[in-house]
Amino acid sequence: MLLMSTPTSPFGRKVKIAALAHGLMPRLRVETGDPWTDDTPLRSVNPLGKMPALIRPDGKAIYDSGVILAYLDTLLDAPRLFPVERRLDTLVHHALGDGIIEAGLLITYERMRRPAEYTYAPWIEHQRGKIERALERLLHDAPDPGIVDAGSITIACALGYLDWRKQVDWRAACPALVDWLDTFRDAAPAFDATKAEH
Ligand SMILES: N[C@@H](CCC(=O)N[C@@H](CS)C(=O)NCC(=O)O)C(=O)O
Repeated sequence: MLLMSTPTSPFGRKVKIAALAHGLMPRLRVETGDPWTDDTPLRSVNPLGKMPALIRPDGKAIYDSGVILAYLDTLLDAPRLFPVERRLDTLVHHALGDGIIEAGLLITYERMRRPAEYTYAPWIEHQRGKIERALERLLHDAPDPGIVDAGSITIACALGYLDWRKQVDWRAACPALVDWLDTFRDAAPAFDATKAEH
């Protein structure tokens, strides 16, 4: 299988952690994807031009990151990323983690991709509100950090992304989530192994 992503993509990191934690990494070849340039291989694989994208051994292209995780699950002896017995909770935690990353990306793109004179502060605050409310929800309803499934992986990647881009200071605001992430890191050494050098 070919995974197109970059070391810094939080959505790509989800896939790498899942593959490492569940023994699928030897079947994965990783190539750098470039979403920002015309006529790159990524765009011919995923017309949306987003990373990660995966090409199955039979040539079929799979995206987005959640669909890739669902596909990886089919390669395991039993679904471990979206376990049957807690599928709905896992999907909701996965959506919450994805939402934090998406809001974080929008803030980062606003800062880095839009010319400074067009930066729109209310939009950044709107996105920051989503992140803050999602973190607040996690204080009361987080997945078990000792279990490496799609929910815990995605929330860990979201926190890792906030650590890097600093859209909010989640460590100061939510110390309980620091403990949560430390427990996840113990359960999933793949988290530290996929930390990008920035
Ligand atoms: N829903 C997608 C989001 C993927 C995404 O937004 N990836 C970013 C990089 S982390 C990207 O490719 N951005 C370029 C763009 O939006 O054009 C997923 O889960 O894979």
